[in-house]
Amino acid sequence: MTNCCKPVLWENHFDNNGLLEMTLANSTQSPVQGWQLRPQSPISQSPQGVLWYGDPNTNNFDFVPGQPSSGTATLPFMQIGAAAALKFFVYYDCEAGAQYDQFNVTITDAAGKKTTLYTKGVSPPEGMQMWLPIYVPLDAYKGQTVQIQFFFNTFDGIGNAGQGVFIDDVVISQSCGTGPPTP
Ligand SMILES: [Ca+2]
Ligand SMILES: [Ca+2]
Repeated sequence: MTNCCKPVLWENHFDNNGLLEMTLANSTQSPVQGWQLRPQSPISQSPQGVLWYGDPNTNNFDFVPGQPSSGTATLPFMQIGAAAALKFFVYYDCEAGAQYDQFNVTITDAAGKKTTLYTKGVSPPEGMQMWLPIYVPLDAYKGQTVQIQFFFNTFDGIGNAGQGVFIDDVVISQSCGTGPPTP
């Protein structure tokens, strides 16, 4: 493999290509309760598939009524060769704010250090039942091999009757116009 700069390091629109090496882990141990690929989603940014935290049988995330749940959706490792950014769209139908129905995005760097890139309830714009574009610069990780992870945690068993969290159009891009990356 050469170390050439690819404008798009990784992307998934969840419409036709499956998970593209993402791995999902849910506290329920169920493939249909928690993070999952939803190919025919009534809510999508790019029709019609999304990554979804929910349950198709109930259309909510109250998997065991009164009990909390959580899950991770983890991207494959990727090498960042130039100034890069993470972009995705998120749609919340859950409790607002940072404490309940927590959602965040983390990055683990080459040294194994995990850093939070984005947290629901902290980074504007913050709205419910609307698609929010999220943009996170990854310039600090140039030259590193990193892994990005989405995390959702209800925190408690209350207020979990919404449709859940939808993610679409995840793109990790980098600027290739400034010469080849430093070896
Ligand atoms: Ca889509
Ligand atoms: Ca809740």
